[in-house]
Amino acid sequence: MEMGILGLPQSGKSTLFEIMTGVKSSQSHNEAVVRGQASVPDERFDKLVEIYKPVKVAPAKVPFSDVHAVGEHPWEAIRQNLSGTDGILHVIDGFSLPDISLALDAYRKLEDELVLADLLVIEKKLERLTKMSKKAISPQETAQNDLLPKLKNYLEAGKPLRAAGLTTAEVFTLRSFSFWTIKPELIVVNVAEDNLSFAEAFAVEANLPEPVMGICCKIEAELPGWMPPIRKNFCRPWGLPNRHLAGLSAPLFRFWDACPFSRSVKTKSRPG
Ligand SMILES: Nc1nc2c(ncn2[C@@H]2O[C@H](COP(=O)(O)OP(=O)(O)OP(=O)(O)O)[C@@H](O)[C@H]2O)c(=O)[nH]1
Ligand SMILES: [Mg+2]
Repeated sequence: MEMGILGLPQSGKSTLFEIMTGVKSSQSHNEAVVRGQASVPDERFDKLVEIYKPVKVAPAKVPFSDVHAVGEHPWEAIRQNLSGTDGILHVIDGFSLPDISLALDAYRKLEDELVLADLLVIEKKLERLTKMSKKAISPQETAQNDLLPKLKNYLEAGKPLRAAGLTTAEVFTLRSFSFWTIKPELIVVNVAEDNLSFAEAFAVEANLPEPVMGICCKIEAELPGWMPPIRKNFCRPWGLPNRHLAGLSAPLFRFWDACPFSRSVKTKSRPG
């Protein structure tokens, strides 16, 4: 189980990855992909620890991968390194792009690549199926042959498969494929310090089925190094939570909770 961080070059992927995992990804220039583990921020878990005071505490950890998607073709690096991930954090540059329509364009640019990649997989499979003799086609492939043309139409309309309302049986039929747009996705808008409402405005304008959360990676990256009173005085006027990653916890946890694979990771706490 692994979550991939993707986004256009210089959108803040490594900054987000670093504040979540503590792994200095931006310094690992030679590696195409850097992996790290983030503790799932969970207030319910913190409260239980406070009440029961267990000897040992082990919050759930989520593995994240950060790709150095640089140059003219960032999609290639993403495709090669993140195809096996189970969920996606799509980071949008909300700090340097001057308006929401440009941020939306940036989001769509990469989403279109994901849709196209899935479309090519379907077209290839349908082509293979038409060339096969009826006897050689397995029952699973017969079901795929019925389902894939519908999904093809869906993708051709620019929509991701996760929004296609697939039944459990249909998801089972597709289990041999590794579609990009079927993966759960959380849109993370990396906002500027002086424009914290940008993410909310983006969510309204985009009106997408995927959850959207805003974070100011620049501030989050600095918070842990500050003394609590300084942190408090700084955060209050900006309306920011003064705990590191507090702004990230609720949407990330909701997203994490909704991911089908999250049930396989147990939160452990052992009373002494
Ligand atoms: N002002 C501002 N700058 C930011 C913020 N987040 C990241 N940056 C800066 O933007 C630049 C790119 O950030 P990275 O986290 O390396 O972006 P990336 O998406 O990993 O970049 P690539 O891996 O090269 O595609 C760095 O110089 C960061 O310091 C932010 O919230 N505000
Ligand atoms: Mg990076």
